[in-house]
Amino acid sequence: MRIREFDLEHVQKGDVLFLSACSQCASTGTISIEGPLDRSLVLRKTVKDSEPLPLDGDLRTAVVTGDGPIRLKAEIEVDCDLKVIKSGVLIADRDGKEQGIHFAFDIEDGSDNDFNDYWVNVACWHHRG
Ligand SMILES: [Ca+2]
Repeated sequence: MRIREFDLEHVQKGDVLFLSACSQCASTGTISIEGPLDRSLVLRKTVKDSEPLPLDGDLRTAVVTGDGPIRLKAEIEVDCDLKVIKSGVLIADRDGKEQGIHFAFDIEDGSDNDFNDYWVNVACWHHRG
């Protein structure tokens, strides 16, 4: 098992989060968001199938309820280190005011460096509804 955690900068109390993920790998794993949320956000890959698959999980949206740090956590059942490319794009309106942020994580769980083993998307909006 290898675990990596990443801060989700710019995410703040009252924000709405959306989590999605897909995989193309033989490992199993769990992707979650840690921190003060109104419900847990956890997606799981439970089959060792390298075909393109969405991760399983019913609850994919949550609201941030506190001021603590919000982190993405990846727990992957492999023996080698996880390599992760993290990217973030701020959402700004026409006046340049920040409205949210999108994060993408491309995770390599092996040695071929195709970085398609897990792809995780976190969208965050400061305005709800
Ligand atoms: Ca790979």
